[in-house]
Amino acid sequence: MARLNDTVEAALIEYADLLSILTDDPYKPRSYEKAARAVGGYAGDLGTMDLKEVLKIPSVGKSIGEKIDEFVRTGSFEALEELRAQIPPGVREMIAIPGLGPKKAIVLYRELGIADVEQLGQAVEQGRLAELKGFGAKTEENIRRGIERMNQSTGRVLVSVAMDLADYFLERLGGRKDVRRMEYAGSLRRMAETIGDLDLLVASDDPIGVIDAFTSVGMTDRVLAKGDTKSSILTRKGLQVDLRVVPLEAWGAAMIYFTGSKPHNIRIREMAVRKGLKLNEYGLYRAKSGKLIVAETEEEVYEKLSLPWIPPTLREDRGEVEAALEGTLPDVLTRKQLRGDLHTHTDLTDGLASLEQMLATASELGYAYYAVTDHAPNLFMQRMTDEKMLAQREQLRKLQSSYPKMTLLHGTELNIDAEGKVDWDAGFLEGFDVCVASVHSLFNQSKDEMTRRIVRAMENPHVHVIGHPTGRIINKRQPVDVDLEEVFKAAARTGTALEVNGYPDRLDLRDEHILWARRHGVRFAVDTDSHATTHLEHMRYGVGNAQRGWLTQDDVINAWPLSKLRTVLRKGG
Ligand code: DGT
Ligand code: CA
Ligand code: CA
Ligand code: ZN
Repeated sequence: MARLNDTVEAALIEYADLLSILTDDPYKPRSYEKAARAVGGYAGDLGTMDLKEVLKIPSVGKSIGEKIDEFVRTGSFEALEELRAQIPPGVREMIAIPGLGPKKAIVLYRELGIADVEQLGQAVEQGRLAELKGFGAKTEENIRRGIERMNQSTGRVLVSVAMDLADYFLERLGGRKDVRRMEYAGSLRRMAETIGDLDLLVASDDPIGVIDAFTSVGMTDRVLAKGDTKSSILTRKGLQVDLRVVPLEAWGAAMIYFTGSKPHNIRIREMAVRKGLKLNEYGLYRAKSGKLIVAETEEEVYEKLSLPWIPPTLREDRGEVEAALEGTLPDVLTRKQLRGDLHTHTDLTDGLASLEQMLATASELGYAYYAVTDHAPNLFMQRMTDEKMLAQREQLRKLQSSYPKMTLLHGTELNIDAEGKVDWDAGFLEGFDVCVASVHSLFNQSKDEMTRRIVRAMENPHVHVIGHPTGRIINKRQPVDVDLEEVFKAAARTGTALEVNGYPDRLDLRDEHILWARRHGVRFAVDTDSHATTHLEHMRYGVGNAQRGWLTQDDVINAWPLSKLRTVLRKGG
């Protein structure tokens, strides 16, 4: 299933974890972690690369490169096996417990023989940690809570769930007199595909008052921490919310700090150090004198680090700092640049709203064009027929006069069958303005079959967009096993756009795949796949994901004027 790059990434991360447990060197584990991420996100397939090529991967030096090469040839590397022999796998899992960390994990293992999370839980219950040096009552309580959190959190929530929660808090607290500014930060501001906890930032001169209000909103299930400037609660939705209150003068520095990501923060903090400066959540200072230089806006802080302002969706240490230094940061796609939606449904198939309702809502979004793409007949539950499709087209053409500013496109979402064929013959397909084609069945085909299937669909001159290309459903269904490299090459060659599906549990292609496809010169369609009028707003998640994949207006066909979009839709000549 997994790409060899992913397997090697996991092995390098494991090695980094083991190093952090076994050594005092803070740098070495970090360099392996970095290399691991670089390998995972690298476009080339490790299986086809020799050592010389491996060494061209960013962050991969000689020593790491040789280990990767060894792994590719033998399925592991000796240094990893040596460390594995010293540390049971359960100890490595223990370092993921909030409040523990590698140093304490190794003490627990060596002194008390605790070798996994379950044994640790028992030791805490029995009060056995008290015997150990450096394990006070507070540490023990932190570990207890950390294990609790680890066990109860089935994981991370969809970005839309966190966004709704952020809106809830902004509505309740944002308008208060003592709140001078309020925004969400953390992974939500970076528009990550799932969110571990929600981070809120408030500027106020009365932190205590704000925190009191925060902990007493109706959504609170339990107050986890309540201090003078910060507080955490667990909401009834299970998601944790962290609030930080800062003075308005420190807003920019605090926003940078709490937006993250952690690797991005580390990068820019290192840049500060090299300039003889110090960066933290309160501001940018001269290291020697401690004199404050700037703190008020993000722009000023970045500027003093010789960087332009970096959009939050790019702050993942995926090369954005280098690009910023070189002046090659992408001018990322914005919501406003999108001129239409090319994948939407109505109640003619499985949508909840009528054609009229969908069009009325879409026109309020100010789109210049809008495509209706109901399901084609081979998705049998939808009971589509040629007659129904043609009747819808006629209805759509009639409705056009009600929308003078928005060109209505009649389309369909085709089903890619086991061999890569679609529902209708060329003659019938000719009648559509736009065709999305998607895999809706037989998700378990072999990699070769799946690759051939999707490539063949793209070779069809009537297929303009491949819908949700990997078919994953976040937290529910794995992506299909497909040779993405081949898919991306074929998409570029045939001029078929790949979808960036904005539906919050799809987000498909995902950010790293977008980055990878983009290097092949692929074009994209950022769509909502709406099945209800409210879904049309999901475009914001599509845009977030597109930005995380470094897409610009030029890369996205529905950010083009209709006349230029038509050149893609005339693929077949
Ligand atoms: P999440 O919550 O797992 O979806 O991801 P984040 O990125 O929201 O992570 P979170 O909530 O732990 O922290 C929010 C931001 O605060 C994070 O992106 C960077 C910053 N931050 C938190 N802890 C540290 C730290 O120990 N060092 C540094 N440099 N930054 C930190
Ligand atoms: Ca967070
Ligand atoms: Ca947090
Ligand atoms: Zn659809």
